[in-house]
Amino acid sequence: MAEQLGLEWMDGDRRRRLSDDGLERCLPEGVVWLPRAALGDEARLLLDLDAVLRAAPCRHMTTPGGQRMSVAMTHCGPLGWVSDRRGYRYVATDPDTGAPWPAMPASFQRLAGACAERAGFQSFEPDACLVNEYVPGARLSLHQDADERDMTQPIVSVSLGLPAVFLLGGLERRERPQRVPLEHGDVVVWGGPARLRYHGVAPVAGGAHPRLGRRRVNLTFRRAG
Ligand SMILES: O=C(O)CCC(=O)C(=O)O
Ligand SMILES: [Mn+2]
Repeated sequence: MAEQLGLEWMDGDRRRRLSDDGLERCLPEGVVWLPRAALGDEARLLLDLDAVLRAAPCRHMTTPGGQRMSVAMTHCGPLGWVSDRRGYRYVATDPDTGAPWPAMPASFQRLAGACAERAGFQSFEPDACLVNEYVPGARLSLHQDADERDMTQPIVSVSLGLPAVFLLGGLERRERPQRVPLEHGDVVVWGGPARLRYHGVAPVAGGAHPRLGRRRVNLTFRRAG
């Protein structure tokens, strides 16, 4: 698989990826950055995103500590991740309406499966798609995605709209994160030895994206249940 992707393994932990644009990008083992991989069927993806956002608008959740998150979020697919005073958990219905989360569009499922496969994870069938909406200034602090049952399944993360700096940390919070500049259509997949790496998003800079306006939208696909 590594050869197919043009990957070379270095130092046992670092790999060199020569992407389509010829830039060398070094990320830790288990993390694959696929620049603009989501743009193959961009029009369909954005139409489907619009429908999801109309059916279940983004909202600001509260951390268990009582803080309002700067990122607004919603979900599609069988399970959605929620945070409130009681803690974090996956639930099958939107707590705002009591209705099931909107179905995960086929275009989302195809994209997540194809990107996971390109990164070396076969048969990825996500049952949760978290939609995060960042306006300029919004950020996501370093955290692990650790509420899922099966840690052999990867995370597939799709960036749309305004650019952002993805913070890729280590397996311990104190490790200084690497800064990965993501653009509209970029996909990052992490799994295997990287599945529990800390990660986050630096405050999103101002600007306007031609399709999505003054916001960055991130889709995080997970196998949660
Ligand atoms: O927005 C991103 O790039 C990352 C989102 C994320 O890590 C999460 O919602 O758990
Ligand atoms: Mn995360």
